[in-house]
Amino acid sequence: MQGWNGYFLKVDLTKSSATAEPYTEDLALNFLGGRGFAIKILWDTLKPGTDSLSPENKLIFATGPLTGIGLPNSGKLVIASKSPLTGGYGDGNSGSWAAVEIRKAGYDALVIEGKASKPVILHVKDRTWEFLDAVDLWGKSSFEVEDQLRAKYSKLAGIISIGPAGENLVKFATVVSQKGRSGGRPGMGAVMGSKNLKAVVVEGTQPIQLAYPDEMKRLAIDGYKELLAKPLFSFWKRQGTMSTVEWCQENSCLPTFNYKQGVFDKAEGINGFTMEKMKVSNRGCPQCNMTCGNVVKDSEGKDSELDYENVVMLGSNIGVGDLSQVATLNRLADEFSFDAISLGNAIGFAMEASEKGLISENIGWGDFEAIKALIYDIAYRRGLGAVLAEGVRSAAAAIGKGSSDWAMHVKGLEISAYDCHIAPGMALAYGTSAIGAHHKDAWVITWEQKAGREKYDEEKVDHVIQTQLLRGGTFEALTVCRFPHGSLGFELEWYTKYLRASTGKIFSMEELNQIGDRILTLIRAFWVREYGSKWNRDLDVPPMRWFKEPLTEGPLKGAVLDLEKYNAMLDIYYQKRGWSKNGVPKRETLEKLGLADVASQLSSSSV
Ligand code: PTT
Ligand code: SF4
Repeated sequence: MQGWNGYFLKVDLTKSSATAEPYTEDLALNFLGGRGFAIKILWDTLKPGTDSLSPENKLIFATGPLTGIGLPNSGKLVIASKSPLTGGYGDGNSGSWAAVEIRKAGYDALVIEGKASKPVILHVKDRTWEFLDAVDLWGKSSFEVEDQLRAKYSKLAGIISIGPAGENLVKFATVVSQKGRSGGRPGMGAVMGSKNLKAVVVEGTQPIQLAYPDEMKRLAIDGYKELLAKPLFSFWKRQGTMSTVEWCQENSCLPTFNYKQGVFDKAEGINGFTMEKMKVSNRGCPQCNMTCGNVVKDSEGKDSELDYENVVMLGSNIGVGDLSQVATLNRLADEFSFDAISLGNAIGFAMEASEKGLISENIGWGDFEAIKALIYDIAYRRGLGAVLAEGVRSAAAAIGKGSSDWAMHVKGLEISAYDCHIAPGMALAYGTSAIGAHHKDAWVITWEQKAGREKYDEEKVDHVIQTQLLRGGTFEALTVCRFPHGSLGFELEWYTKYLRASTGKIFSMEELNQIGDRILTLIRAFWVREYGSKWNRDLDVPPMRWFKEPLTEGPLKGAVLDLEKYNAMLDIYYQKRGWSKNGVPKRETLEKLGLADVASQLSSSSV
């Protein structure tokens, strides 16, 4: 095989052993890589009903045929597992030198199972591996771990670690790389912690075998040049994703006060222009010339890397309007290895519960000191922190009194930073996302603004599906960053050319779409298999707040989603995906996608 290394490194932490195992070309051609490899491995090898935090669960670091090759934005890594937060498929996409080094070490994925008897570091160097004692690192932040390991290993070593949130099995703990790339929102850091795995260090020295290396070199250089010439390039370098704060405020979809409102009176204090005044540098993933991580000095004079999502969830959603304070909360999230989205969502939930008198703790909107204290309590699972550490779905179940209406999640994953009181397309994207409420698979809200926010129609369903297949399927499988295409308009033809130069094979966009469909359908089957008799279509419906409580502020005051119309869109969505009225892939759909074996494993009662 060219383009793929053809090997996974399978690691058993219980036995302190590892094996380089070849996989078939068939797997590569049908699932491509990244998310495709991850779901296929989980489907085939994870016993249904496995406890996400048990040694039997698998933690997968997966790359694709375009990862690490030196073409634009190719330093990306899919981190996947059965999620402890949702109980379904979970993954995240993080920029890391580990993505590049895994490939150079001769693998396409690391598949880690078992549990070490005490904290360890897994160090992989080409075809050698060792398990190093990490007892002294246990309890340390992801930044301290990165510093210590960076000093020990080569400058470009791939280092992934967890902080105390991962160690203490906070259900929305992530894994962190390069002090600011944080991935695996649905608790991939907790899975790593459950295995007593504090860090993974990967070093590779082998060239990746490509079908047409000279052509790839030329295409890569041309690609970087093309990106530089894109009209939006310089503004992107200035603000990255932060320009979205202003856009969302203008369009009434900026999550504010636990998604009660879509506008924030202090939005200017946390927007991209304010950030520009504080910015000290750009940071980013490997092999990228459009680095979008905005580094600012926080309220304590320390570096913090800001993106749209973390700023909003730790800003307007919890009433903080001072960006240097938001930056401090964000740095804490990175150090502890929390997902900043779920963290902000959980804090917003606690603030609302406090406001309504449902909990004894007093934590007011925007109370910076109280928020900081709560973050420590969540990381160390103390008091209210222990309840929130389980995620808002579980916190609402514990608190009761109607709080599930405003526990802002889908399938247990906290909603990311778009208010959908009047965005049925975006609401559908959240409802049907592969991992729970995340925008990564279908960020359709800017398109929806142009198409007509209030409409519930087939065009929206089509757009959600097309976006999911491209972003959630193709980009997650290739595995490269989707921002060049999504944010600067880097044409899709580049990727088919890169694939040919890498693998020697010609993939049309239609074929890539079909692979995307196969991956997303298998992910859906995984959810249904794991949920068993608890599976039902209501799991694809966003929280009731958006349907029952109209906005009371801003230009779209009075806006609210219509449940009947949302369900009608969901019906069309299922029908177009070839899924039953209960959201389960039909046998003929599975067969068409080459997944006939999957059909027999799905419980017929769920269909
Ligand atoms: C992603 C999610 C996002 S999505 C953001 S900001 W975004 C938040 N960032 C966090 C952070 O930072 N620290 C922290 N402790 N928690 C955070 N949680 C949030 O995590 C990220 C970029 C971004 S920035 C986005 S949209 C794009 N996402 C991609 C994707 O999903 N796939 C893909 N092929 N390319 C992508 N490119 C972009 O990557 P998760 P990163 Mg993150 C400080 O990982 O789990 O997917 O959650 O990975 O390396 O930081 O890159 O406005
Ligand atoms: Fe990473 Fe941003 Fe570059 Fe994408 S554009 S590869 S997220 S730094």
